[in-house]
Amino acid sequence: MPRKQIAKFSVQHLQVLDENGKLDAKLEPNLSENELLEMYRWMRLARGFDERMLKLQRQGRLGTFPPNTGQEAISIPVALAMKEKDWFVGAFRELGGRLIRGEPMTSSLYYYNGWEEGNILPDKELRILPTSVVIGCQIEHAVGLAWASRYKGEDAAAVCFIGDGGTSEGDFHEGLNFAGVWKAPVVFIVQNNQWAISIPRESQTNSQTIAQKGIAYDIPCLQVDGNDPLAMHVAITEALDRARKGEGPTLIEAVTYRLMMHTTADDPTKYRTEEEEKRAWEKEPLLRFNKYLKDKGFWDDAKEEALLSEVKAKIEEAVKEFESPLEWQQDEPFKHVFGTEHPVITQQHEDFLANVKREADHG
Ligand SMILES: Cc1ncc(C[n+]2csc(CCOP(=O)(O)OP(=O)(O)O)c2C)c(N)n1
Ligand SMILES: [Mg+2]
Repeated sequence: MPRKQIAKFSVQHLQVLDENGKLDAKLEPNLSENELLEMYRWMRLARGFDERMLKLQRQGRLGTFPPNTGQEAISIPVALAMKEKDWFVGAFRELGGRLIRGEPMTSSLYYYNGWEEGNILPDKELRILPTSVVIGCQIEHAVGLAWASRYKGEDAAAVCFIGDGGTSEGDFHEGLNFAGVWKAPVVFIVQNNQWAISIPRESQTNSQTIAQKGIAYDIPCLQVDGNDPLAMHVAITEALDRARKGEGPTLIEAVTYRLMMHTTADDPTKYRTEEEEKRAWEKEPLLRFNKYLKDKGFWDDAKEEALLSEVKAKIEEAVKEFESPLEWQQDEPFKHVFGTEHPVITQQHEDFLANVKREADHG
């Protein structure tokens, strides 16, 4: 019998606003002036906060952290398109998205200073999972949450972020497999920033695109310019619609670049060139979005200056709060290990308090 073709696959790329701020008007989403400006304001806040955290870290006032600079056009349009009931399941480069979901700015400061308090969120249910430093494990959490939402009859989806390197983990493939089988209402967003610490994208995976990894599990996929907030808005809106209609998961590969170091403990000059970084800075998202807003007559230099002052004040307020003495007691972590009391933890807690007392009694 002759061999016959039984399947054929292709991967599409979406860009609405190119690196020079030039718009493809046919693809422009229908966003109001207010919605566009809101997006830009969050992007400026996230960028400013990132820059401030880097300075704090270099001054010895903050622990190590993974900068988000250059990746603002991914989690921000995504979080703005999500509904309150949806689950936001991040890795560790979604600062802007977390702030939009209602996470206080101080949470990142506490967290990256190694303090438990960074994971205590306001009482209101925010549906944000904590930062996932363990690469890949958040994929399973997102698929489970999405499936549980469907099971409970909630009109909610889960949105899960992971890096390009994370797509080489077994967890990624197991999660996608189940999401495909169950048609779970989940959107996977791969922030392909070209690097996994010092490992370049080409050495990380032999796949021509990362988007195509969805095809193996029959999950619709799309490669998007992740430095283009308009394209990201279009892609996430389509994917969330699909999830809500019961049509299952989507995989979005957001192509971007990690403009800064992996974390502040890393030195990228050891493994990549200045020319590469320079070329990437020319494509960064804020530049092109600013130009687009100006071309539309929505923005000017005076508004930019006012926004920068506003952002600076907000950041300084958060830093001030972070550097003020905390109200929490030093035995606070024992209360958060399990949801209910546990004899081993109770014993450890008592020993801890006895030690504190002994030290205080003996000066
Ligand atoms: C399971 C696991 N293996 C290894 C590490 C160490 N590690 C931390 S970040 C990282 C690279 C992640 O690269 P990528 O997924 O591309 O995300 P990016 O840092 O570029 O955002 C590695 C290997 C880890 N945190 N967890
Ligand atoms: Mg990466």
